[in-house]
Amino acid sequence: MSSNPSINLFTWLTANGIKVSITLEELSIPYQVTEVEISTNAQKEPWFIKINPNGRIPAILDDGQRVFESGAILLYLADKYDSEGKISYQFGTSEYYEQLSWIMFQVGGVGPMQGQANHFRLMAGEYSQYAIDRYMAETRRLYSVLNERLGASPWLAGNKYTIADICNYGWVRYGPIALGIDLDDFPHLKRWHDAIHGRTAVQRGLNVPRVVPDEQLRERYRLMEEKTTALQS
Ligand SMILES: N[C@@H](CCC(=O)N[C@@H](CS)C(=O)NCC(=O)O)C(=O)O
Repeated sequence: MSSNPSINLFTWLTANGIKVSITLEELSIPYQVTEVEISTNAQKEPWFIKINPNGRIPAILDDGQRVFESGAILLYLADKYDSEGKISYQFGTSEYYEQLSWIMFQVGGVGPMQGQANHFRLMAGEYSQYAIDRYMAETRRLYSVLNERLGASPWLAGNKYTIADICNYGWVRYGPIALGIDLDDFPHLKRWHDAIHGRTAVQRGLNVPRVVPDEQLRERYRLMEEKTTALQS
């Protein structure tokens, strides 16, 4: 570790939130957690807007330095606290740009598309089969891209598990739980998911800010889907 961290993580138990807690756990960085309960819109309160002007979790404060957007946070943590390259590649190397590409692929692709699939399947105030089909298909297409890559490479950026894997895992974890996606349809992605899921630091990161068993999460999403489906005319 290159300097003394004094990190406060502002988060909630979501696909974007766990990326940061897992990274902090992988790097054994001490941190405090502030729960930002998005179901009560705490992320839109003025105190939090000062930390993330976009009013979304996750965000961190590190000794006064704010960093928001999960991709930026992972890159910041790697730059500042992973000089040994435990879970990141060194700036300027070919693998670094591969790592950066898969991070951008997640924040610009998997996150927004799967987020819309979540919205229309689980949260929308009206039922739209068109929107559900469109975003589910796009999510599955993006999973196929990951699957293809992982058929050719052990990890997304190369031979090492990195923040690019953590970034994408955050969302792939929620595919089966929230959207009923069967990872058996994507065998290389499943192999990769299971390897990441089995890591001790990942298990610790998944319990931030609260422990919620997978069964409880599945049931929560099942009830949400039931409610949205009932709006079908
Ligand atoms: N691009 C952002 C997305 C952040 C995001 O959408 N966070 C969600 C939780 S996963 C959130 O705060 N939602 C509440 C809201 O939209 O107000 C990132 O990668 O950090």
